[in-house]
Amino acid sequence: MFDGAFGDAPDAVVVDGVATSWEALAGRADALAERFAGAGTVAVSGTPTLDTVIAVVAGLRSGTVVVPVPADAGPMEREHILRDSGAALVVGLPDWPEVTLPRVAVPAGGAGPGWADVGDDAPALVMYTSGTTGLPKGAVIPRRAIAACLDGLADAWGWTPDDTLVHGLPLFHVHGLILGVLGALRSGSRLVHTGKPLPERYAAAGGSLYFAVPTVWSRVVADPASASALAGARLLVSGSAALPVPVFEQMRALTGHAPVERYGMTETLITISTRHDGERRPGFVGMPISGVDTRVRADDGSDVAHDGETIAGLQVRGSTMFEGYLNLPEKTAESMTDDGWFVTGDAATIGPDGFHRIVGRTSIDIIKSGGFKVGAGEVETALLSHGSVNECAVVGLPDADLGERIVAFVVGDGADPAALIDHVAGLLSVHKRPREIRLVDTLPRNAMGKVQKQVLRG
Ligand code: MCA
Ligand code: AMP
Repeated sequence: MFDGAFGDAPDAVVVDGVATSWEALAGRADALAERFAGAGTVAVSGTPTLDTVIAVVAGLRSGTVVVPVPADAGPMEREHILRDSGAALVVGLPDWPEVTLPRVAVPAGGAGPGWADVGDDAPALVMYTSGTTGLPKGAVIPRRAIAACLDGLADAWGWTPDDTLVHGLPLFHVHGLILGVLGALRSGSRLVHTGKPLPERYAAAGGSLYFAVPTVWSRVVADPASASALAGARLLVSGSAALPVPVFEQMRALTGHAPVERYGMTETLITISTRHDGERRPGFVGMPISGVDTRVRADDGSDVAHDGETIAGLQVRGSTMFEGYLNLPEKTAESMTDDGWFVTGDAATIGPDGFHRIVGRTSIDIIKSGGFKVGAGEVETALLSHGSVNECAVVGLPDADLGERIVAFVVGDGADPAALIDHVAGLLSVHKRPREIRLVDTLPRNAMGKVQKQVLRG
């Protein structure tokens, strides 16, 4: 998968200040993989460290499935992911007091057999993603999808071994891990992971290719000195949520670069992007990458005009698709149309020129906050497990920094907002906590008794 175009550069990969050559990384990965024998699936905490990168490379080289666990997950979310994925061991020594699985440390050096002969259809990763209700679902991502996506993006972005990729995104989602680590390894470009996605660290890294979510880009443009330091880059890429047009324009003004915007999902990987050699239009995500087809469909399944105006449900198919949700064949079937297209749940328009615009989600219960997808139902379940909460409803409200902020409307007995926020942060991932709790006497309901979330969103 990675043909090692790195030569022997001692700093081919740098994660939070720790540098390694590709040869040393691969050797440590192979030595680690020898400890995976018979494991089938292994879990790793997605902390932004070199050990996380080595663990994922070990899985790919040996054909062992890797489950990245959100670095900030609380015990409820962690237990679900470990149980559902069937992970047989944990790489490293994360502070997971309730977990009794065997632990395997990343070796300080070593070598091993190298690439195992594994078919392209074999699963590489299981990545957990939130739905409208219930616990996160494990998207099974085959090796072929990763290769197809990264090759499509290399074409769209002109990504070559001459690039240095810089970002500071979490290593437990597609953006930071598949694009941000495996993309660099597959293209043979240097990788600098900044540990945290702070504007001053982006500015100091001297890269040619930069990845960030819109929240990070809006923090970069709020720091003009850091933003102008990116003028020497080749390409600035935004994704995971809609890039506000004013942020796009400020990026262009401060860095001299119109950003490339791309769209994707955990289940489909990245499917649509503007190009390094094409138009970059504010508010638009461009065209399908090579190997991907898209279409828009009305609620009744009928085709709609590609007039740039008609908003309908976006569907995708092609070489970057996941295999299905682990242990959930019914949910997998529900996510597909009878003729084999994946229903994204996003509303979009397609123009006569083929340019796509993502207009929003079709469900009010999916929130995108800081680029993280959060299901309202999951947060509501966590809140209801607190003794002081009788009823609650969680919505995403517009937020200048996060895109949407998670707000919980709570009917309770002596509920303390700060305690409720900590309760959710402690059970789920910290990033799924409500940023605000509004104590109310009742929730607005329709004649059927269903909470009217549109009313709460105002
Ligand atoms: C705050 N903290 C707490 C609490 N409150 N800890 C415990 N309990 C609390 N109540 C701590 C946090 O752990 C963290 O610590 C620090 O305070 C700051 O946290 P927070 O305020 O949540 O951070 P933020 O400033 O809001 O984060 C913004 C961010 C983040 C950096 C932009 O949202 C982010 O990394 N977003 C990227 C999301 C992403 O990669 N999405 C891709 C998925 P400490 O600092 O020590 O950790 S989408 C995808 O993959 C698809 C395919 C796609 O299209 O890309
Ligand atoms: P996730 O399941 O965390 O991978 O999030 C996927 C979702 O992120 C998509 O269904 C979209 O709602 C959203 N998304 C990703 N990229 C973009 C983008 N460029 N513009 C708007 N929404 C996006």
